[in-house]
Amino acid sequence: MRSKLLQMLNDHQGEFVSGEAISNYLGCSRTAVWKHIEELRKAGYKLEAAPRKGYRIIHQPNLLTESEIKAGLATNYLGKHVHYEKSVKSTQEIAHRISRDGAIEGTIVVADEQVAGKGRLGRPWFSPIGTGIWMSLILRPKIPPQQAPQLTLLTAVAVIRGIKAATDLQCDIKWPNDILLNGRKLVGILTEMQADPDQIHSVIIGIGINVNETDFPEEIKEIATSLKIEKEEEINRATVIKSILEQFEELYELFLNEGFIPIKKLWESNAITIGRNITARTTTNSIHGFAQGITEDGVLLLKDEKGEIHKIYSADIEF
Ligand code: BTX
Repeated sequence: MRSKLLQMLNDHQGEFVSGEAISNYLGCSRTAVWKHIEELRKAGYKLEAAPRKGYRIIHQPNLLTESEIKAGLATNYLGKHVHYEKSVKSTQEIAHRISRDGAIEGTIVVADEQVAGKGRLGRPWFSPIGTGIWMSLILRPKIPPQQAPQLTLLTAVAVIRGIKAATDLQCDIKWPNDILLNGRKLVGILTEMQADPDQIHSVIIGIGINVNETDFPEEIKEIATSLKIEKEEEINRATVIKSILEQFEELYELFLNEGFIPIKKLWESNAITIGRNITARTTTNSIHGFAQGITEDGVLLLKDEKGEIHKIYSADIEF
């Protein structure tokens, strides 16, 4: 009900919507409309009420609860079930738990803060309260487990497109899963899986985006950025989430119907890693060479000075 009301008021940005129109649209009494309006006010919305004209939104708080995410979300299943919590250790942890308990495909877990947000290889992910998007998607693709890493690349494309549509900012992809804006890390993606050797039960995709943070801790000050820093204005987090979910669902359907090839092409057109000399640092060694491209499995192909091609499955890339 609240997301329908929000959507209606948002569709008439700046204009008054009459109490009667709202009660007809929601199918409830005028008193019930008034109660919903009061609830929005309590949640931090500033609403103007004028006799005979109705209501209009003057200010929206930057909230991420279920109603904000669902209002106007144009997907069929992604984000239709939202598990929101104010503060969690990690949204990945919750997504794993509810997935084991049977959460349906497309369920998302979102938090305002993570106190133990995690990156790859057990690294920490800085996830302060109220300024970022900390979310995990639950997918149940019918693909062999070895193809699951392709979803990380799909996610990168979806996030870049979603951010572009919502903010007009153009990000770059750094293999395999970093999204950079003006050379600094804006987004982190972490793909985890619950599977048997031959069957996926679920893929949990963690996406962390610095949205309105302007003050990063010392360790990442030089390497991190946020949408607000680059755009120089406060960005509505729910708008960015919706935009990413819409792009994601479209690409995911394409992937399930036509395979990885179309996704690979889109990924390559946004990747700054390909077609240049780079250094790939793996856990065991460091290889310098020319990044030729990625395979259909998302593996990076690096040609060293002797002409030998190395397949890189996981590494940190330096230019
Ligand atoms: P990663 O291993 O590629 O990046 C981790 C590294 O990035 C850290 O070691 C640090 O140098 C740097 N870093 C940490 N926090 C930030 C930040 N906020 N912005 C920029 N750089 C940072 C990337 O791992 C995967 C991150 C996924 C995060 C999401 S949030 C929702 C979900 N829940 C969860 O616990 N993780 C995922």
